[in-house]
Amino acid sequence: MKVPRLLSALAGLLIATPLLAQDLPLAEAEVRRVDARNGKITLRHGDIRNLDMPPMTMVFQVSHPTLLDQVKAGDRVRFTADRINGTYTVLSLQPAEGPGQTPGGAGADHNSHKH
Ligand SMILES: [Cu+2]
Repeated sequence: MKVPRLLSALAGLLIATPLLAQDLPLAEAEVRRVDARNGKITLRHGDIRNLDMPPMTMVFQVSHPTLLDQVKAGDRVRFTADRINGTYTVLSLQPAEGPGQTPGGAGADHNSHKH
């Protein structure tokens, strides 16, 4: 009984291991154009180490249209990309704050409230 249970536990671990975006190095870019209708984004990107690609401006497909909801032209972003079926595809995308990454959001302006 012990061995099959161990095997199925191992199989579960393997299945649960994320395969894609998490393993890729983050690249930096500035958004030049968002084409939500076609699921494409134009990025002026820095080095993409996993693709051995130097900095350039180019169009990427996005793996999921909702990735485009959070960015607009002019934004600085961090992203992961890979070549999928011959097409350069953005797999994850997040807005990049300026250097220092100050956390903003709820309560951020609390300190400016003075009596
Ligand atoms: Cu490129």
